[in-house]
Amino acid sequence: MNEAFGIPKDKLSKLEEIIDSAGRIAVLSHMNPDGDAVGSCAAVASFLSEVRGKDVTVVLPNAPGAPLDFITKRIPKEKLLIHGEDPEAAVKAIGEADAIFVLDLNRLDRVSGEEDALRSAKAPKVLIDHHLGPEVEAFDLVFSKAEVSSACELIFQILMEIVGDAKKLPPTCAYALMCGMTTDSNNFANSVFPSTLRMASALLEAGVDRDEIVESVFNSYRINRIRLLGHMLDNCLQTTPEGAAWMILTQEIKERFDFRDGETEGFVNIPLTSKDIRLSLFLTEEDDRFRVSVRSRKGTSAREIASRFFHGGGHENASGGRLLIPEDIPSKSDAGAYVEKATKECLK
Ligand SMILES: [Mn+2]
Repeated sequence: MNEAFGIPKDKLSKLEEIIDSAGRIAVLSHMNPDGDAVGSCAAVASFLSEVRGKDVTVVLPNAPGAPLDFITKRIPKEKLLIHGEDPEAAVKAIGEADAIFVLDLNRLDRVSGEEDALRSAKAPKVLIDHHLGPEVEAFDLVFSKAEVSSACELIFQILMEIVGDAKKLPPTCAYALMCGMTTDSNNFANSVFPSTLRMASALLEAGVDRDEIVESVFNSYRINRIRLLGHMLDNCLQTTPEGAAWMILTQEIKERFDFRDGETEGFVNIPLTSKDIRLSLFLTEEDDRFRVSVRSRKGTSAREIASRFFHGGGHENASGGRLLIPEDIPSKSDAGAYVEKATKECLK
């Protein structure tokens, strides 16, 4: 499998140099970490500590939702710091690191609260990511590829160049890579490349239990989530003749259904199962803003609407952003009208 993925040799030797000269390593990913973010961190941390004997700390801006506990628990408790819960320890770990790995994000502000600590850190910074338009100048070494399912897939490709065989990866590393690829591809529904299936095949041969991952990712929710989904589809789904759909999860609905982080994962994809819809948005009310997820069919750009109207970006058919008050709309009740106008602009 060596050299099959086209990872440049000079980048690999620079990576080896950075790893060799580091004792303590910090591994970071983005705000509201999803399966690919946590999977990437768990995989890289496992490889660097178990294979290379490094002292590795994972630093995340906020805690992953409970549905991701099955991956999070693979990171040793004392080696996982949440900036939102213990900012001092998180900033200290970044400042003391001899090397910093930043995974599954393209811009430094995506690490949220740790951004200043990350920018001012003296240690070499390595980016491994699959989003478009990475902030290249902020890093000493960048592995960036958009033609992969996930950051986990790109990490897998790099590790294969290093170790040559998936069977040589520690079990936690292999499992975490399969997790991130499975969640980011929505269980092989989106962004599946020939290399994605080669990776899945190699990890299965290495002994990863995919049934357990699928059960944990897709079939482990509380019954509240199903009731919330029913409510959202019945009462909150808006559509336009041009093929847009959106739902807005308000604070009031969150409270009524005892909402917990991560429980609306996948809701944004559901409208796209209708042949009449080509652009779908899901808004979640937060303290002073809405978090926005956008998905689109091929031929319609989720990224365009996310970047033009929601201060965001991401992938062509899967993007995210935010809707700010009062910058974008005077009050929360104007969100629906703003979304409608934005979709009309983009689906002309
Ligand atoms: Mn990702």
